[in-house]
Amino acid sequence: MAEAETKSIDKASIEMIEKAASDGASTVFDRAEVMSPCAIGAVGSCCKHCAMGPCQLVTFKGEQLRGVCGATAATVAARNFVRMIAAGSAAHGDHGREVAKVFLEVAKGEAPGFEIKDEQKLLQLALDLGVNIGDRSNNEIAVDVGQILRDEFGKQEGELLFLKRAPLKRQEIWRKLGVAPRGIDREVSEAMHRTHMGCDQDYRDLLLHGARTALADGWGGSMIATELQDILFGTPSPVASQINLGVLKDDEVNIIIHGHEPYLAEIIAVVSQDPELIEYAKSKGAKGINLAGMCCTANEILMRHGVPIAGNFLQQELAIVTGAVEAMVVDVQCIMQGLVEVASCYHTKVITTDRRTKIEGATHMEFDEHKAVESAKAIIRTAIDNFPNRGKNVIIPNYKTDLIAGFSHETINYLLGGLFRASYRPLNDNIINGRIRGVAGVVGCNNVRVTHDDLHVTLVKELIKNDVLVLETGCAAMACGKAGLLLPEAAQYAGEGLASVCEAVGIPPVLHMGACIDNSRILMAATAMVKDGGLGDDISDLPAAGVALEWMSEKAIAIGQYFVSSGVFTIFGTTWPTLGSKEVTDFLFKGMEDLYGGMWAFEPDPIKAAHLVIDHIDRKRKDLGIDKAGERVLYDMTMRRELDAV
Ligand code: BF8
Repeated sequence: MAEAETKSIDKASIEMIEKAASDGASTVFDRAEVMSPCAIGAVGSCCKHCAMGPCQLVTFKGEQLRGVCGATAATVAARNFVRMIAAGSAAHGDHGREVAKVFLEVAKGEAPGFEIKDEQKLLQLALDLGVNIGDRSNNEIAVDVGQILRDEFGKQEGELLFLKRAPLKRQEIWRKLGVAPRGIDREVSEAMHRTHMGCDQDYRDLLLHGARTALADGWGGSMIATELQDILFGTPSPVASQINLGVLKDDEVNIIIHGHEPYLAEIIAVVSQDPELIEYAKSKGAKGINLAGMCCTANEILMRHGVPIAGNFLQQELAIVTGAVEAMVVDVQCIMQGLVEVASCYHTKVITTDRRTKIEGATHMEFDEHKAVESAKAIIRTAIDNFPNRGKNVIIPNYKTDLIAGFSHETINYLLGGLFRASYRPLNDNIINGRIRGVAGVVGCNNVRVTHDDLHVTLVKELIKNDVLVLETGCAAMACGKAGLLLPEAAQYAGEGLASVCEAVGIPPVLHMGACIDNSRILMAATAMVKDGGLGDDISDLPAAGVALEWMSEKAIAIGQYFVSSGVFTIFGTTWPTLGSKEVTDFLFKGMEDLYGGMWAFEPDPIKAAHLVIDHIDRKRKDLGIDKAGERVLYDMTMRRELDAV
């Protein structure tokens, strides 16, 4: 096997890893070979929270030490874990806050170029939040909705409003444990305080606050971002598109939009088809302007506009290696600093657009939502101006795969239940009758320490083969997209029961639900399944699990912890950041189940991870009394009414 083939299962990526080597461009794959992970830090045993250290709490013989201040390995591992949660929640929270700010500006007419796209979702949310509708305009209603949700970030007391969306039993658990978040920023700030030198030194207590902070992400920052983005840019519905580096075009100006917050990408998606700009591109020798996405921004504009995806996290530098990218336009999160160094070997301009993410050596063109169209046009013009600088060393890998995306919680509801009775009932029925064994949320990143995309794809194939319906977001969804699993035809890899449901409803066995911020959609889907009845009365009763085998970011830990604290059995792979403390690891892997009904697990092998999911699902099916294959139950109206009354 050629060396590049050990680094990725994706043929386009392998081709570009080889091209980078022959071009002398150093990518993440090369850097990972010279930079080994720090063995002490990897297991959460390095404390650098004061200047008496850093203290390493494990010796190479495996003996456990105390820090200079007396901190135990458990305290240090828990502190490090909670700081990861805080950073991840802060990233999603800051995204949500920025969305709320732009949402309010749009509602007040201060951000021309944007408008409210989903009136129905606005009105539903207004009703949920107790906002007066009457004969007020959408913009007036949106101002109230935006203000209420923006205030969630700085709230000091009480509870986050969206907690009330969770099953009642779940809310009671959170209240009893004292982990119901008060305000999004408050929990992040308290997490930083508690983990400061000489503060909270009880690992259980630290991890309880970690749960509170993570819940402030899942049921707070992330959920607010998803809801307001849907209202502003449209709630996703099924859309066909393509994925992989083959979506780049050799005769057009290629612009890649990379990052997370979707406003700039939204406006670029619209403006890039402006006839004046297309003419300008032609004047520079190009046939047109080709837009493609990278990372979670890609998911956002794929779901709402069908813009093709160039690749996931580990492909960001490889896209530049094609030699065909005029501009890599980035905003926030998951943007490698290595982009600039790789770009220096080609003609690509790396353009930073957000005040919070500047990179030395990149061109900074700050996006101003008050002048959205002008900002977007200026960026596109810069890309067009760069087209004549494209060299002859261009290879666009001839790989791209069709996919269907856009499965928001609302869309699944509608597809399953129909226009007049949107509902998860048919999904629950098919779980109860055993055609669908259970549901897995497969999410998260790529990690260069494992073969790119391999874990996601192997895991998901094993799950669907065993009749587990898969809901996906983030880079995991893109990995499966490249492998052809986001198409209805992928039902051929599914077990007989799952395949029959997919064929009847016309959906793929793997549903792409959006960006990482949209993991809140999975919480809503799980809640809807509980509320539709027949599968217990809490999320922890569902035959369901979460998996992120190729995780790498702190956001993934925050997501995993809010899944666990919401009652979901959650498996991570690659590496586990608390192995330096047996107490902390045992508490996360076992103790948390007693508190939340959900717990963490670490399993780097994708087939074994799939079977952990399946075993968990089977246990839950047994607890629910649906483990024996039953006859399919057809619900008449009386039965449906009885269920609705429960
Ligand atoms: O938020 S899955 S590598 S792109 S962190 Fe990043 Fe991970 Fe990809 Fe999006 Ni999520």
